Amino acid sequence: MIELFSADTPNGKKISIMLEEIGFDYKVTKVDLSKDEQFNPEFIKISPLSKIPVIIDHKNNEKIFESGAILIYLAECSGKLYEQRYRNKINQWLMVQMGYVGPMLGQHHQFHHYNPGKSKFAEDRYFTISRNIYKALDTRLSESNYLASDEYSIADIATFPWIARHNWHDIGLEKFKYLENWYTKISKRESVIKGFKFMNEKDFPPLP
Ligand SMILES: N[C@@H](CCC(=O)N[C@@H](CS)C(=O)NCC(=O)O)C(=O)O
Repeated sequence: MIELFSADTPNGKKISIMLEEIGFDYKVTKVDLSKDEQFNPEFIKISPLSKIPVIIDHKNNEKIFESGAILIYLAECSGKLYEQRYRNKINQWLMVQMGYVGPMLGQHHQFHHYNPGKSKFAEDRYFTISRNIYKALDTRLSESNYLASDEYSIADIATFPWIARHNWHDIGLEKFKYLENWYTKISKRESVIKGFKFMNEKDFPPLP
């Protein structure tokens, strides 16, 4: 059984979606970020940077932090969504999400959505970067059905919950047809719908 320590955020949803996709038995242990539970000494033992998500695989007592590493671990355990012949491509698009899409859209959320008016420089900077991310993903998805290949993979699972915040971004998902089609297709997957509401029954991927 997998224990998922998480909060209801895009990084948290990556893992609930993955667990639904592979059909592993799991339970969720909520880490309340608004109460700073991520800084509890017990939690820091499994998450040295005080971040969700983390999993414990109770079958072998393996503890894993960092959502990209967790996705790779679960993909290797299940033999799903990390096809050997596309592995280099999957790794590249997964790293793009981990190193760039998540951190930059995260800053865009901070300045544009949560704290508008605090810094025009930061608002403009992360808006432009986020729009460029939409453009780059759209261009990639004009060449293949999914990010790494024509097959759905952990690179798509990592990226999807970030694009699911498109209403916060004010960039206009509908202006990026390939990205919008990819988003709509993934948002209809049963596992994605289930994984999305892992903490809130009423949560669902918002339509473009
Ligand atoms: N690179 C990490 C980022 C994780 C992350 O930033 N988690 C956020 C929630 S989405 C968090 O735990 N924030 C709590 C804090 O920063 O205090 C991953 O992908 O797992």
